[in-house]
Amino acid sequence: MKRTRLIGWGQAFCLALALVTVALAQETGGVNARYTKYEYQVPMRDGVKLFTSVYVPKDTSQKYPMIMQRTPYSVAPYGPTVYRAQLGPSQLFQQEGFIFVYQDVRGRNMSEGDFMWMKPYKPQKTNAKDTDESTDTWDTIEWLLKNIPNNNGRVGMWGISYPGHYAAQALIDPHPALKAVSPQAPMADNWLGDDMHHNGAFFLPHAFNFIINFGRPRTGPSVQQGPRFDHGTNDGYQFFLEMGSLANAQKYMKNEIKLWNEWMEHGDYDAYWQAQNVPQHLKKVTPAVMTVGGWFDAEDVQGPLWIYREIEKNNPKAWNVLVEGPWCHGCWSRGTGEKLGGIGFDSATSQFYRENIEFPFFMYFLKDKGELKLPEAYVFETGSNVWKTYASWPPKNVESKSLYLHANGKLAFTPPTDAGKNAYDEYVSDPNKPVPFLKDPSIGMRYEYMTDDQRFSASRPDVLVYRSEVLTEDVTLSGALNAELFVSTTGTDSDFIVKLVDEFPDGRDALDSYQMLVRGEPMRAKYRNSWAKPEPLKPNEVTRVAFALPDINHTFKKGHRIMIHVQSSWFPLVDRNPQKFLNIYAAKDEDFQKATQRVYHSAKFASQLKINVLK
Ligand code: PG9
Repeated sequence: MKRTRLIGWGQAFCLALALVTVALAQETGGVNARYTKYEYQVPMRDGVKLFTSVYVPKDTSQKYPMIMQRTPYSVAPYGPTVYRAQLGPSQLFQQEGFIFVYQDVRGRNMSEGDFMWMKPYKPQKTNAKDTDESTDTWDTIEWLLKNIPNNNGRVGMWGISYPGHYAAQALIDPHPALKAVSPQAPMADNWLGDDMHHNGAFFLPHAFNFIINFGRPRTGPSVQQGPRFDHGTNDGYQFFLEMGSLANAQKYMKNEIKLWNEWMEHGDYDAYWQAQNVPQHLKKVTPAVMTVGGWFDAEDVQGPLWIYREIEKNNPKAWNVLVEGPWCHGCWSRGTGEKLGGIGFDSATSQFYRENIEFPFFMYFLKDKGELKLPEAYVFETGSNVWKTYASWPPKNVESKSLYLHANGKLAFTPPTDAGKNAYDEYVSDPNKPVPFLKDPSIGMRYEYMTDDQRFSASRPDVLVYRSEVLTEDVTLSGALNAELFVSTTGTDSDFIVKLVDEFPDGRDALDSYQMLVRGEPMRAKYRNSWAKPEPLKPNEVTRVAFALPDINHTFKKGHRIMIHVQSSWFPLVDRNPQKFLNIYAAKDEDFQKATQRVYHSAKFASQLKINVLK
């Protein structure tokens, strides 16, 4: 693959910095005309000071609520005379007038202290040294109320992704002045389904490319911007295949990335990961909560659904709503949201959300302004491309059904009757020729993979494809998806990836026969009985492997077909499984072995996808 590099990362960084500075000087006419910026070192209960930027309206004719974001990604620009180009979740907030607070979390950038990855909540606190994100948020709010002029005593929080995680952490022991919180694409559990792992499978480029920069050691408060790691190629498939086993990554990490080492030491869902899980602690939620997610969020599709669901379950009195749009990671906060990759949504979904959902939410709870007519669940229905509102999520007016795999690549709502013991399909899974997750080269986890056309891999002999008859009416799947596979392998461990695909009809224009990925999810079979205690597969023994895929809200339109693809690698999105029961994070290159996989579709072993069809 020709190595295409326009300029080195160092030059790119300087160029970007120059452009941003110029932009700030020009753009901030709106900001520094109406706001005054202050920078504070806010003391936590253990004495550690957190760097906090505060933008206060120059207008003192009224009191303003505070709206805060806590981030590990820097509150730049630093310096009281250099202003952000935009304040708040959208321009609407800056125009309306709020006090905007941005904070470097403990151990990051200009804040003191030590950073901990998804710092676990400490239920038992005995002294001031027992801090966590909940106490840091509490102490910050307490300080702001006393020290920021002209505030109206109310605080809101929002954040996307890691900042969304901190917004969710603030809900565990919420400060009484915290009135409205919007965790957006919040990381709920980085082993079970967000970012780094899905059902125990490691999301390689996403983890590697992030942590090799984010995880660089620091000696104290400093602006953590350095030259980004240069892979030397744009072809992630080759780069990560040539890297070989995960243990070889130290060639690049140079044993300097503490977090990478932690992740390599904790391959199973052990106490390290379990302690980080946020939903388990969401039991005393008093602020109003609007959790936001994207159906096609490659990074944190699971987190929002989980946070919303656990708050709903454990806090019956909480004002708690869910918003799900047809969005990639954070794409509701920028652009119009009219399309993702090759798939259009027929309206400006992001703009609609910002103006009609997000802004009214904070105006109502922080300023008592406007009406609040938000439903329990405001969810975009892809395929039909309409917004839907429900009194619950998932909706109750659904019928549980199953899509059954059949012989000859068929898919049907009726179970197979074939009692023949040969009712299975078979393929050879070769970890040295893994199934790609993208048609074209990319060094990272390209967001559009979540809706890309799957034809590029569907024709491979190691991808099983099952397709329904042409639909004679629209079929809408709303809510949970649960795969139940009956499989065997000649190895002692395997990954099984299930993809739910919407096959467009022939004859349409740009989307002629497009096989749109609606939802794809891996399952590392050794965790089928326990996330914490993996078990080997017995070679050639039919085994049930059941797992959940993240919810969807999608209409397969009349004239389309429903498809299911089954495969045992999805590279480099997911690290390769050696197909041998061992600690994959310590595997050697020679451990990777071919395996012959069988997927059964008989009356006795009826592999299926359990779905919820909207009545
Ligand atoms: N959820 C995103 C992320 C977290 C951790 C590693 C990589 C990505 C995010 O905070 O953007």
